[in-house]
Amino acid sequence: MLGYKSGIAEVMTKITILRDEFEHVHDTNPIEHIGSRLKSPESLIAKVRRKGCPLTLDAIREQIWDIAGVRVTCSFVSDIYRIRDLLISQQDLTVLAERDYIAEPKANGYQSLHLIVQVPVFLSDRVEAVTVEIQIRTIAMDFWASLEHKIYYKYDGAVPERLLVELREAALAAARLDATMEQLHDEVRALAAGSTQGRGAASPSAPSDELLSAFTHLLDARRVEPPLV
Ligand code: 0O2
Repeated sequence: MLGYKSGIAEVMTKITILRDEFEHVHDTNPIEHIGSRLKSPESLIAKVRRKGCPLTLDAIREQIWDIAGVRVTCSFVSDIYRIRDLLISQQDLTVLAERDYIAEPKANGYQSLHLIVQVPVFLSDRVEAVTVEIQIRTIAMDFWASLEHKIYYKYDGAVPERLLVELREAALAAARLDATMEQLHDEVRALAAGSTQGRGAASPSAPSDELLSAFTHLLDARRVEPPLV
């Protein structure tokens, strides 16, 4: 776990440096909040069992990628991809996988961008490549995910259908809010820049009406089956 703790520290430093740079050198800061967590042994064992992973250190290291987790909260969806681009261009980070749950939300409505990276940790006698999961999401996505997480654990996974439906609706409302905030932000920025084409010009990264409608259809199409009891 010491290796994972050090991996978190390395990634936190990278993101903190970016945040400080944005704060002091640029006029806007895409990073609202940075947090981290080391998976508890109980939660790790539960995940190992759930995934049918052999109970060996090597297998756990290879198959469980979110023992070390760093979460970055941004204001806008475009900020998420900006942070992602800045991170993946850093030469000492190796990207093992990228899971874009914004382009393809989970059936329950979960949205976030996950980057699974390996970061070198320099120990006294060797360099260890430590796997860290970086979750990048907006404030609205984070609000939704933390409530959904609490509900999921409260019902031990068997969440009543009524709540699942409401959660999907709330996820859609969060996606709408993100789209509206991004559009407003673009308009204000265009006005501030004295641009003549500010009003009504949607940012290429702002979710369009088509994207929102695709999101609604996706959630409808992937309706979670009601529990058996
Ligand atoms: P905790 O309590 O946060 O540690 P896989 O089996 O590989 O397909 P895996 O390993 O679960 O999937 O990877 P994924 O999808 O990247 O999920 C890793 C973490 O993302 C989860 O860890 C959660 O923190 C978060 N996450 C993923 N899906 C959801 C979701 O539907 N709702 C919420 N609230 N969070 C989610 P853990 O171990 O599940 O939980």
